[in-house]
Amino acid sequence: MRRAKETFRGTLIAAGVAALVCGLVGCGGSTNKPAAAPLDVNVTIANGQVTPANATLQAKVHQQITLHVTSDATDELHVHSTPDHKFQVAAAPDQTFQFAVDVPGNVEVELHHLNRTIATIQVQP
Ligand SMILES: [Cu+2]
Repeated sequence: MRRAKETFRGTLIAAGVAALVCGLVGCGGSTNKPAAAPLDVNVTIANGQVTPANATLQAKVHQQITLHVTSDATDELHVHSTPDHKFQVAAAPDQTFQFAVDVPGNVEVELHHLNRTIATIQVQP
């Protein structure tokens, strides 16, 4: 729980920094919108538990999303986007899985073997 909160806070800070940078360079309103800053999510699987679990994250279409996974068991990570993404998780630290979502909507990120939802990503157009 504590880690999930920290991750969520990190996301908020990242969003705040992105807004600040945006304000400084005066973007928005132009036709050449820069892509949203990449979203990084730290995932830890240990002793049959995953952190975070049932988190809610915000992203934009085409935003680069990176999952940093440390696990003590093999599993299958499934991103329920259209099209979907499947990643094989090894029992190893610091695995990196990258994807982007092209279709707006709620995208669930699941662990199939543990049968848990890590997060639901609310993808905005
Ligand atoms: Cu699935």
